[in-house]
Amino acid sequence: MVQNKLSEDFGAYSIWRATLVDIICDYRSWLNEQELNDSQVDLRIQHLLDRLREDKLNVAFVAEFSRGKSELINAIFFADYGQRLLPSSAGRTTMCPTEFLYDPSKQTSLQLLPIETRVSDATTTEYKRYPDEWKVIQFDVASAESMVEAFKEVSRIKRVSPEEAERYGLFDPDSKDDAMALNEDGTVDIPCWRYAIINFPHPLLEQGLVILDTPGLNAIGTEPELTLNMLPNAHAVLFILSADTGVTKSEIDVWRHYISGTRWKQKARLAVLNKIDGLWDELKEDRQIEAEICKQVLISSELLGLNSDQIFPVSAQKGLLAKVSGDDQLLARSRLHELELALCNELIPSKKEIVRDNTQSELEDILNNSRLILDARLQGVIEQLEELKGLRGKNEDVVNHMMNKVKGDKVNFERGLQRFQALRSVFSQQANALFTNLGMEALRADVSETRNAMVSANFTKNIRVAMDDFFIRLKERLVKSEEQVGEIKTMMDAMYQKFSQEHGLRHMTPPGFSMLRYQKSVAKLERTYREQFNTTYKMLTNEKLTLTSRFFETLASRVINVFEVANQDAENWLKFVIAPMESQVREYQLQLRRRLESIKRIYKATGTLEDRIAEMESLEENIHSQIADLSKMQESINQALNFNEQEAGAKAA
Ligand SMILES: Nc1nc2c(ncn2[C@@H]2O[C@H](COP(=O)(O)OP(=O)(O)OP(=O)(O)O)[C@@H](O)[C@H]2O)c(=O)[nH]1
Ligand SMILES: [Mg+2]
Repeated sequence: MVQNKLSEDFGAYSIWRATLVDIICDYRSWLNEQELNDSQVDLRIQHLLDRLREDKLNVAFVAEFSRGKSELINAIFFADYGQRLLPSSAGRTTMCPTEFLYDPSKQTSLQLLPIETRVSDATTTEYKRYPDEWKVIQFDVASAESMVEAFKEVSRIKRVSPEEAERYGLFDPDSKDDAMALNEDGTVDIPCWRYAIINFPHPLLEQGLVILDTPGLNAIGTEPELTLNMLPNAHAVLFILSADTGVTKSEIDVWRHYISGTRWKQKARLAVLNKIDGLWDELKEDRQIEAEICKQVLISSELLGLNSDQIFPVSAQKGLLAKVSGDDQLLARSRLHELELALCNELIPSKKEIVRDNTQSELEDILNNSRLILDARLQGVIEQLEELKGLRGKNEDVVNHMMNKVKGDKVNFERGLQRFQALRSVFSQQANALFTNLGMEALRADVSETRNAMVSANFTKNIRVAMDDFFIRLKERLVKSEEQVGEIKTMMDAMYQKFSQEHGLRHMTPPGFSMLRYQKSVAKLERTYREQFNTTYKMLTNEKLTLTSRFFETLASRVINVFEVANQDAENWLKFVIAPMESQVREYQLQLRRRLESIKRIYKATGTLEDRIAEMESLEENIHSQIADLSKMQESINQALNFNEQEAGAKAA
């Protein structure tokens, strides 16, 4: 069964991650044993492990209301509970975005963020940091009834005055549609909750799956976080249409703007044509029904700009019923399997690719660092051995001469060391200059300046100017940072060159660091801002001001995210650039001291020369076997990274 395929694929993916974690842990303990680890490397490894361990996979369901999102979630993921777990009914049902996940460190519960929080500027993501703001409802996972009862909460609504609804940005007195929504007593129905998180142990959720159910499309306009953050970051988005309504204009807009990602290619965006059971007709032959479904698929695919095989016709309702009642024939007719298969095939491989690429490049860096240290050690030992062998049969004078030579090297190197210290201080000045542009403090100042400008703006035009300025400044910051990075790199290049010429340290060219990634992210946000601004905020009414400022806050928090990543990367890069030199200098210092010591000893008692040579030879052998170990380690890491369950299965077969 396909349900099993999803859990199988997931299982294989989880095993893959776990194997990687094991291998990385082995590598780490090896580093510790060989005294090759230091706090920086260890931190990087820890970071990598944390990311691998808590890796999440997000699947979002988006559609106009009543297209069957919740029903489809019930059918694909929760049929094993033997009933309809999420409320699904005619009209608007799911009233707030609802996230399903499993975090074992938190209790099994339903957490609800009150709608009143919409008066503040904070986004729901920020609220996640404050558990006190959420109402918690407990339920019993052993009882489907208890879950069904608790989950009803996501469709809870309440009646408030239009003024109150307006304050939450949920009612616009100038809108005809909103006026129609008034109750007879002049009140408006609004959702009780702004966001819901359902945390419970379910086999797929336990493995890191996160499911996002959304309310009808109007939520897309009112929670900018959905469009700016959750949908672009989801690993798969299922967009649901309904065979009984056809594709509406607003559906085409949402698909184009928020989901298909015409500008930047998105993987795993699936369109679903639900409710095909409405076309089943006892008086028609199967062939005719099939033709009818094909026709609908074709029309929808043309409207959305897709190939017809990219639209999956299903019946969520019959699929759920078939699974619950064990009716295989009905299940086949619901065509749920085809959709589930497509989801499996798109979702996990594309996620695995991202994780693999990230892990691979990080690990390669760390492995190279180990190799560099080992090479330097080996080089040192070889030189010392030569020196010692040269002393065989020499008299006191020669030994004396040797000692003077090493002492000379040492003095020379100490001068180099001073230069290195001077370099360190210039380096930190330059790093500071970099963070004046790129740093969070400066960015936060920009954000608050823009916020103030927006608050005092009366016209759409002024808001636009404030936002445009904001983006101009962001882009400037990135350009200046790029220049600063260039300067640092030039300085370090020269330093590596000098040290390799004068002290025989290994010459390496520090890697570059480009701002392109962040520039692209900012450009993408700017595009989204322009599109949304042009469609939603053409006319600025007072009521829309709250919405605009919420929109800005979400945008700002996304920009802050981009910069946080840029800062983290910049810090890592700086470490990466200076660390090899630091460790080489340290290593070189150590070797000089050793050389001096061994010559001193020989000076005192020439008899120890052969012992010293033997000692050094075994040290050399040791380093050779460490290097061999490292290569093996690298090989098994690569193997684990590129392990592919299906290919392996196919080969075995
Ligand atoms: N005939 C038929 N009805 C369906 C199917 N899937 C869902 N429905 C019905 O459509 C209605 C809406 O389903 P929901 O699952 O609540 O839809 P939704 O997209 O979650 O809607 P909101 O939560 O309001 O955004 C319910 O009455 C379902 O029983 C289907 O495959 N066939
Ligand atoms: Mg729903």
